Amino acid sequence: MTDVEGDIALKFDVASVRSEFPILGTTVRGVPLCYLDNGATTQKPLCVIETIDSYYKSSNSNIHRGVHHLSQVATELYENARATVRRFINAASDKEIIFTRGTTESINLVASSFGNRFISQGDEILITEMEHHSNIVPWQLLCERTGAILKVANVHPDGTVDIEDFKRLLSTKTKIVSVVHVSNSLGTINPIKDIIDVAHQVGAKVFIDGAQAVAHIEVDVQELDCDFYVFSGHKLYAPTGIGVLYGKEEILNAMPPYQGGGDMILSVSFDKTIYNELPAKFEAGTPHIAGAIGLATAIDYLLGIGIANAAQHEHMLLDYATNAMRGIPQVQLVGTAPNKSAVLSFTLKGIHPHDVGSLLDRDGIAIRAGHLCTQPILRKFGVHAVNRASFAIYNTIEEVDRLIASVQNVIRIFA
Ligand code: C6P
Repeated sequence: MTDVEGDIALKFDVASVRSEFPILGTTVRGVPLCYLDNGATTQKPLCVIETIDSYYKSSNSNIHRGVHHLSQVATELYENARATVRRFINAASDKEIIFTRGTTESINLVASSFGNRFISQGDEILITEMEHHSNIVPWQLLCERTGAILKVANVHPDGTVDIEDFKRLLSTKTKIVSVVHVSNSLGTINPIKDIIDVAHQVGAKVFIDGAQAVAHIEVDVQELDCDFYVFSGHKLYAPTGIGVLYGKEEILNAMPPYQGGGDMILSVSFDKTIYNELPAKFEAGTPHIAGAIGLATAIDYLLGIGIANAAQHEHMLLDYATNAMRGIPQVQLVGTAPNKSAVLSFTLKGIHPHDVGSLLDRDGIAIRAGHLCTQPILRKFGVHAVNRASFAIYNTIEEVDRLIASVQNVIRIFA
């Protein structure tokens, strides 16, 4: 154990955390898996895997529909999961927690439902240059439908939002501000409280993409006073296919349904259909019941470790990896904001990121290579693709050492 690790270990036992994740004990190409692609998706702890297993073995049923025992059990588990999510982000009511397929669907839901009701020609939607495609394209589609205008705030060369430019673009025409909490490509943690406050001064609603934040930063939606906050379960140690849309109750009440179908209605006739109340109004059809229950287990698991402890451990890895990478002359770091989450994007001079990713894979190291679904911000940094290592609670200094050694080996191969 290194000295840096030693200090953290007082609060955080990474070996014990690792033992909870069966996949971390596997090998890739004959070497132990070194999983550093947590920004794409995290691995799942045993408690989450067992919750899903046990749900299908003993509680599986459809929800909100049956009078029979199993349906009541499944309904209770699903609604308890909603309450866990509500407590996790400190929403005021369970009605404000809508289960979706993930961040992407949550954004599309708001852009479609809120957008179609409240946005019209000439209105403005303000985002930043560092948004994920999921937080760009749904707003572009809305603009195409309504004649609204998409405005984009600049990002400084270090990867921080140009707040002066952001304020300059804000006006009473701005109806929605939609900003990422933590950038998936730059790692920047945005000052969302300031952004929310300044946007509210002109009457805009504020939407926060929390996909890369919730596993690393404590989120209190009431304290933030955001109007919407969204995230995916799978980046939070939970299954894929489940996500969350938080919205203030009065705003969600004013929005029309996104999709029609079972569960989102109180009564249907050919003359008039009456919609269900929140949150059912936005959950048409049979949802990902096991996913929601698995998400609640993942949240309890992470809270058991403590988000502050997790963040401290991940930050220690980020600092260590950043310093090591800075010592390699061929490395160019992409995203060097002072306030960063555990995301380290880089390029190697003259070597395509896909080659780097493939060669690291031969050493059993999983990192991401490509445009990271953030083409505009990468273009701004003068690259089409990057490599990205992203850290989670179970990563170690030894794994960072493997990453650095493998990167140096790639440089030797191409020299
Ligand atoms: N970013 C990454 O490797 P979904 O796919 O709906 O769960 O999440 C979309 C999304 C939205 N916003 C941000 C900031 C994100 O990071 C992501 C997903 C993955 O960075 C896949 S591109």
